Amino acid sequence: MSQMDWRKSVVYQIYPKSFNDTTGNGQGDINGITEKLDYLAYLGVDYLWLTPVYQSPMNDNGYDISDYYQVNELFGSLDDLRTLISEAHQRDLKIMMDIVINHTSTEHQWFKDAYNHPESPYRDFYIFKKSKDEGPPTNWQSKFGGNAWQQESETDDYYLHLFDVSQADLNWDNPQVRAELHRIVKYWMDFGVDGFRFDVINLISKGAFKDSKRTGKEFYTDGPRVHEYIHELNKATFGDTDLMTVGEMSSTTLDHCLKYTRPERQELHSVFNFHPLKVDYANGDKWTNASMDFLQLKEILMKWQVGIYEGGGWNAIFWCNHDQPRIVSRFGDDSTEALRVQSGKMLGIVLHMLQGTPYIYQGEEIGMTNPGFTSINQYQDIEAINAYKTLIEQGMSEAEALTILNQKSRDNSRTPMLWNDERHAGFTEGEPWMPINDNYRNINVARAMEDSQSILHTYRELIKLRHQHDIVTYGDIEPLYMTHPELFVYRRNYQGESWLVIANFASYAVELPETLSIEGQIVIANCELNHRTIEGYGAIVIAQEEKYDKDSE
Ligand code: TEU
Repeated sequence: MSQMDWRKSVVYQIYPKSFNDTTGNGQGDINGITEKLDYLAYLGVDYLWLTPVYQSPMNDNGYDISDYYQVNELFGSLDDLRTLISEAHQRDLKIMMDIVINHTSTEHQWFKDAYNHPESPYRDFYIFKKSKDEGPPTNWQSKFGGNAWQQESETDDYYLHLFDVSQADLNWDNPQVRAELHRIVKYWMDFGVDGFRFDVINLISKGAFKDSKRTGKEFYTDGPRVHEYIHELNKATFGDTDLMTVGEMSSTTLDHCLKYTRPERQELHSVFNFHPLKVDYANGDKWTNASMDFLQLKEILMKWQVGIYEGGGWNAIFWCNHDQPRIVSRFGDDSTEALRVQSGKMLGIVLHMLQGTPYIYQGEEIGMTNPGFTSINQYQDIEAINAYKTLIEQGMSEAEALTILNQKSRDNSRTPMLWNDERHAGFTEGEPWMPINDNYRNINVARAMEDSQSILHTYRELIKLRHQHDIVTYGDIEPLYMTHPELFVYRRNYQGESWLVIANFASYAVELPETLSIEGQIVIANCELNHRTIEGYGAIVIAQEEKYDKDSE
């Protein structure tokens, strides 16, 4: 495989259950990924991140692991995974595994041994606490709703689960736990994988177990020993290799993310943070319907872009993943075919010209939309089902609750990948585990490959630009016109080169600010500038010899 600075790479995220089914059981599998490697090589990405494929009861679709050393038989076998890795390597594609070590499934042997057995050597692998006033030890909230503690059936003790009741949090303060987790990571390194995505890794160090005035997250987010534990993991496992790592950081801060990623600290290469994707939460509450606050989006994105760049850290940048609605339905416009294509390209251009490692989530590159489910029975995700129940209990009508789920649920991104216009969009020959989006005859990979004007071709071009021009990777970032209500404008500067990025987030044409010079060579665009007007959802990148607009802000 050719060696390239990891910073120049683009990652493609695969949700195996919804990618490609080769057995006819209606769920995707590892061989289904191998079958599509030529497509992924054609797209031009460098790494494939597979969400968890380990043994799991699948209460949270694999984020509940019952055996870290086995492949879930729904997805195939260890041999299938070996084949995938070697076939990927032949095409210069690298494989990143998803490592979920904040918690295990309650079906994991350690937990089964510990549960109801206060004397078990595995008891201290988890966080068991005495009940308080005949109730749970603290009032912390689970991220999937309800109290975060579950009482054992045969004692008064409770165990902590920050996510589902079947996902028990591990006790990282126990050195034996850390040693076991290092062993798991080393096992996968030996297996031949090229990188890791660490699930909610900033939640591993729990602080004081006290009642909270909010959800409790102030006690365990970026907790007291988190940097020490990640540094130790780095030294014990991937630290001296060229494996690429990214940590998923829940509700984190810029300061912590600099600590996680500054190379000299030897923790991780890069981090995901979710603040830019909360700009359509009314008063910070996800389960609401709100339109996005565009000025807030720019402010948050740019605060992180500039802060991470200046602090010498590294960002992972993304619009979509398996926990987020589809971006074209969210910050773009899927109300007509023309607007879907135009806004899908605009969003791609804005994101891929930013600083950091871009992640593309399966289907984003063809502009897949939210499915627009009409019944709660179509939803599968525990989080969505819990949220629905809570909204109904709070007095909301079924129709209102469904409207919110349609906008916010994680299932929006989990419907099967659309490959062609045949039965079940070419995803399966059986019955798909999730409904296929109705618009698959129009939106699918085969069609996007043929159509030179498709979103797919813009994504291919964006990936090539990153590989060919160092400015995209190493350039600094200069936010411009931050208070403009429709335009997202920024500049990248590197070794005397300067690229100006202009994007219109409105559906209508907008006049460019007078102070903005648009002289130069067009690098990529989804529109033409009509004098000084940029059309609805237009985006354009211009290479300029010098900066013209120094005093514009
Ligand atoms: O997600 C962590 C997480 O906190 C969110 O993305 C979460 O899904 C969202 O805030 C709920 O509103 C990771 C995984 O990406 C997710 O799929 C898992 O369910 C979760 O960890 C637990 O392992």
